[in-house]
Amino acid sequence: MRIDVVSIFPEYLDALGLSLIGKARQDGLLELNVRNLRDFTTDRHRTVDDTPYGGGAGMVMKPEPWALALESVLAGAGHSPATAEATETAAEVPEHDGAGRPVLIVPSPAGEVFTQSMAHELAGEEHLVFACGRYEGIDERVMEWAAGSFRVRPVSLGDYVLNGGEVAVLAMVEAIGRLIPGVVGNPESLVEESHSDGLLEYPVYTKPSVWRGRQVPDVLLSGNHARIARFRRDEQLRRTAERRPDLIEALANQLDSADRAAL
Ligand code: 6GU
Repeated sequence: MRIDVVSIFPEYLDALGLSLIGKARQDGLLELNVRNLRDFTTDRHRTVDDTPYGGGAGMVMKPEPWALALESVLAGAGHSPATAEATETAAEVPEHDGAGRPVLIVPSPAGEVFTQSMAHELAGEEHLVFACGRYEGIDERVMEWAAGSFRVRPVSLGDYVLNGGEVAVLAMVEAIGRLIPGVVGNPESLVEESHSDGLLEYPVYTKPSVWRGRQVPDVLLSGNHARIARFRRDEQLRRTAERRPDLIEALANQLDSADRAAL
């Protein structure tokens, strides 16, 4: 997979050189490029923002540096940027609709909420591009224009506000990157984690079996695999009901009578 990130703070993305994602890049499973939006400005002050039409607080990111940066991403990936004419055609021709065009993810608290299922979907893509906005956001015409060459998706991490898209990109690239085949050494570890079955993870324990007067639950030392599986399932259900009743609601018709007894 190829990922391009455009940001005015490329140093934020340095963390993607570490750990699992850093290793995936070294191993050639992930090609990740970070571009500085200011490199696509043409004025002496490298200006990326201006005041909003209609008034209001804060600043808005100017459209032209974004267009130049995204065109450079397309050129780097061997795609030709859309002309106004090609943009018209793409809107009408179904073949141009789906795969082939890279996905442009625009991190924004006004986006669709990022989930594990979206991470799986995006992990199957060939080329993702992240456009990190700052200030009050990017001039809306950039997203309209970009729809000619990209599948544009505004995406939010949840209902709170960050100062910019960079930290959201760190989270999304990690969530997506670990789902690329070969990135997580033991694929079994992807199966038993939170959200893989719509429930939160069960609690885990390691040695010593008594620590500061606290015992590991007896069943985990019993060697009885059926009882251990039931204990873990019950803990998942109990926790999810307590912390995330919305998830239990969504799964309600998939719970059997043993599951219901745990709640
Ligand atoms: Cl994706 N971006 C920003 N700027 N703020 C957020 C967010 C994203 N998700 C939640 N808050």
